[in-house]
Amino acid sequence: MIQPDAPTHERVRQALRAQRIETPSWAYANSGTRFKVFPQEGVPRDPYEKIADAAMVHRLTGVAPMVALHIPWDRVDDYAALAKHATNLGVRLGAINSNVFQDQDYMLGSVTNPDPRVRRKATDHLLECVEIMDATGSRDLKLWFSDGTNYPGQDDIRTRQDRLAAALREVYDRLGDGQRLLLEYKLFEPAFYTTDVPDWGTAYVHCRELGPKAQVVIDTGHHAPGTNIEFIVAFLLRAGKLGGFDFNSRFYADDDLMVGAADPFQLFRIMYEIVRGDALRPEAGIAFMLDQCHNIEPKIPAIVRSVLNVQEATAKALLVDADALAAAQRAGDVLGANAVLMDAYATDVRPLLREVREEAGLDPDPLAAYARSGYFDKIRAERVGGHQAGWGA
Ligand code: RM4
Ligand code: MN
Repeated sequence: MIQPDAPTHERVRQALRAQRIETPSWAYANSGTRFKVFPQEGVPRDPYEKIADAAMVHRLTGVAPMVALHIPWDRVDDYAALAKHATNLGVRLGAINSNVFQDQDYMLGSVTNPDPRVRRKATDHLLECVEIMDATGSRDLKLWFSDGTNYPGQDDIRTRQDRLAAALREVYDRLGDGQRLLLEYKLFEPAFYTTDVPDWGTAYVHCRELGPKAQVVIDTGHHAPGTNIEFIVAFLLRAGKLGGFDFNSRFYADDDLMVGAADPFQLFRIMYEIVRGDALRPEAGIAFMLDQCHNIEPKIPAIVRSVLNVQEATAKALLVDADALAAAQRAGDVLGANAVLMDAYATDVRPLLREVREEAGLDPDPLAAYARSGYFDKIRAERVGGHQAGWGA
């Protein structure tokens, strides 16, 4: 347990005040497993209502001013008007997520499909997403491909990489100044034999070939059990190729549970590498996004809880005594070095975070503030009739 001196205390508070976490529009909507979607009361019926919920999360936490969109789930006629709606509520539109995994045409893949017509359709959707970014002022296009095969011999592994590279190139070349392409990887699912972007190495090589605007995004749920994610963070940061995170927790596969719920120690180790790489500052260009589904728990409090979990892991990471750690590492003091890290992890940072919130004029306990706010009663009463939003919408 660490008792920080005054300068450390101030440095940590400043870093926590500057931290930014982006919440996903789809986490406010209904979701479920492949067995059942459980609708909840008060769920948004359109992107405007999702953004209103995201704005509520920002009002409570003070560190979640951006909301990511998913197209076509968040398709509207006028994206500039949607962006205006967001700024009116005190938030901004963040990453645009493409969706080339829910159309009948994509059964055998999207940009890697053997049929050139389907590849064209998928690439056109990605280009449409860049157009939306132009209207919303979003910086990041986030790409996840469900592409892959189920059976050996089903399609040519190498040719599919060529098709993927061609589509990525076309989209990359369409990016404007200040726009980025974030490429996400996932081990398996829905494909079970090969996946076309299965790991960070594949994503990294494609991004390196594309150029400086292409970066890898790490979804914490997209690895084999036991994968050392903080190693990937350190490696990609060193290579200048980490673009951001999709944070969530997993016990088994891509569970999309609240970040920090399954393994808060892993989240601390990840955030330590971020602090070590001086990548916490918003200017470092790392997008700290959530990618979660709240199937059985109330959504807004679950997202608030997730933001708090990221903040707690970050505060602990900021408390690591870098000088003491470096000295122990230089001296080959294995136990000493480990103890420096564990001391920071064992520190109860909740009082510090309450202080940071109070200084920012926020309620020190955002979940209690939400419960008292009456917001849920309001949306439950207002959002009656119409179609609740959900994935697959
Ligand atoms: C995918 C991937 C994407 C997200 C969708 C909802 O598994 O993680 O980032 O857009 O799920
Ligand atoms: Mn993701």
